[in-house]
Amino acid sequence: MYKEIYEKIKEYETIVIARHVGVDPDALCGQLALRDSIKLTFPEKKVLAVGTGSIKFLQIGKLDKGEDVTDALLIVVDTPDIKRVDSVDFSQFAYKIKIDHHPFVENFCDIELIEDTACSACEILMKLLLETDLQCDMEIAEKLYMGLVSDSNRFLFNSCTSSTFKLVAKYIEMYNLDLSKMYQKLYLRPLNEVRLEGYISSNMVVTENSLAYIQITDKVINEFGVDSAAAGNMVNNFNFIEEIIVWATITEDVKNNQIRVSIRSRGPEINQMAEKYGGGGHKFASGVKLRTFAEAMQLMNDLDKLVGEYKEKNKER
Ligand SMILES: [Mn+2]
Repeated sequence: MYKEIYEKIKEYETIVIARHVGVDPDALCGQLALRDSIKLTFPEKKVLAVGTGSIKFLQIGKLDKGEDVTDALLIVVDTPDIKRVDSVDFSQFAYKIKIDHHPFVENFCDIELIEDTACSACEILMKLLLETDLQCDMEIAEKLYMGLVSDSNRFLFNSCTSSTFKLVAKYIEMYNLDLSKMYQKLYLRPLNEVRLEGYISSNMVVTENSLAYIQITDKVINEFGVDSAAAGNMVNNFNFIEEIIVWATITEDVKNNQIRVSIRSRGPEINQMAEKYGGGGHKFASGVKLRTFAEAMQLMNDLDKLVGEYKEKNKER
């Protein structure tokens, strides 16, 4: 399928690369790296990486403004369903390709490259560049590495296999990557965020069944001077706590009039529960957008039962 994708890239003069709403480093690095690789390989082509950015990731690279295109190819990275694609009018495109590592949700492209065992979209793109004539340089390699490191939470997840490490080793060697320089770009953060993290660990509710959750209201977000996206992303920092098996941040997003719930688990699979509430994601990392804190508490109730059952089952062994 890599060759097929390469042929389509070769065929079209105008190519737009999109990804999911709520930009994260894997999606952003993936689309920027693919854009730059196509431009390096075919300098005469017009290639745009589109979508809403975030000040947080300015260091990683610059997106392009969306514009009207005709007879163009659309490539969507890191996104399983059409409703989560950021800033794209699908009717504009002559041909569409999906490159994704999420569990399959729906078919919306002509070519769908789905590798749901890959740790990140960037891992798939690393292979695509190696196995086709798409060119790469140090900056492109850096982006791919940063996306992979971010989505695998620094190689913590089981989705990192020996082939992930081989791939990464190859890129580090070929492009002489400076790891600490990249980690500065990814992980340097303001003191405010660390203070909010302290607030969360001091105030989260932990149930007897080992579910932890916290409501982060707009008031709290303003008090700590962070944005609601940064607050929600903090969910990743609460892994490996003895008393907690499933945990969630419930973040008020006044601007978009919604309550964003981010759920993580190191026990039961949680994506089906997220889907029940209109969300989705990976088996152990999912998200849901709701209207009210009350709805979020219903979800917490369900999750609490889920962890309880999980604990019960694992006690017997
Ligand atoms: Mn991803």
